[in-house]
Amino acid sequence: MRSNYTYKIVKLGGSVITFKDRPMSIRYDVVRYLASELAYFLSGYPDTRLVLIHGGGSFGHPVVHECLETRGEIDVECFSKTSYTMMSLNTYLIKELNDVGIKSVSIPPHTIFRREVGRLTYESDLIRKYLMRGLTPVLYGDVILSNGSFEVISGDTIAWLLAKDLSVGELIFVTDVDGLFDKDPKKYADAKLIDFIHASSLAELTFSTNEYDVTGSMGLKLVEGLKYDVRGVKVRVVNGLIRGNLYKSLVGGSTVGTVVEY
Ligand code: IP8
Repeated sequence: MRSNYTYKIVKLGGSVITFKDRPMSIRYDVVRYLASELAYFLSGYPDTRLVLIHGGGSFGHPVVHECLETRGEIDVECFSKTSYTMMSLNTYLIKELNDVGIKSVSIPPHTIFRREVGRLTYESDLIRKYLMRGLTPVLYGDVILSNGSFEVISGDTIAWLLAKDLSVGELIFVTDVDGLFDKDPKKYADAKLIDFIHASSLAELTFSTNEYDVTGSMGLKLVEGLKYDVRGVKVRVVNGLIRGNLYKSLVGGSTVGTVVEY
C-alpha cells in the first residue's frame, strides 16, 4: 500500500483475550490493558496505522467443535451460530477499543472473504479504504462461504493474507506463550527462547525435531507464513498475558518475544 504511513498488523490470539477452558469467557482485564497499550502506541506514533485481527478462543472454537462432532460439518445453523458468537466477541472488543479512543471499524470476514473453486478471495480494497480514512479495521477468525458449503477461516490466515497484500512491515502475534523456543521448555530445563530467526530456518527447526514448540502450534503458525509466500515482513511473537509486552513489541526497540524475519 503506497502512502507515508507505516502499517502493522496485530493478531490478538483467542487464548489471550478469552479463557479457553471456560465457554464464552472474556479476559476483561487483559482486553482492557491491551486496548490501552494499542491506544498509547497510536498516540505516540501517529504515522503508524494498525489492522487488528482477533481469534475465536472460547467463543468460536467450542461452537465449531460441537457442530463438527454432532453434524460432521458446518451446516446453515452452525454457520449462523458461529458468526453470531464471533460477532458478539468482536462487538465487545470494538467497544473497548473505542472507549480508549481507537477509531475502530469491524469488518466481519464472512462479508468480504469467500472460497470459490478452491480459491480464497476477499475485498482487500475495502480494508485499504478504511485505513486511508484513518480507521482501524478489526477482523477476526470467522466462518465463510466455501464453494457449495461453509468453512472456518482462522484469524492467522487472515493475518498472513493481509500482511502480504497490504505490504505491511510488521505482523505481531499476541499469544499466551513467550515466543518460539529451541526445544520444549516444559520438558527441557535448558530450553532457550529464540530472540531472532530467519523464516528460512523454521522448516529445519520444525522437521529436525518437533519438540521446540511450546503449544504444539506456534511453529506451525509461523511456517504458515511461508505457505503464503510472505516476504519482507518482520513477524513478532509476544506473550500478551504480560502487561506492557504488546506496547514494547509495537515500539520495536526491545527484545521481547521472538522476531521472525520473512
Ligand atoms: O482462533 C477461529 O479463529 P482463530 C475462528 O484465529 C472460529 O483460529 C470461528 C473458530
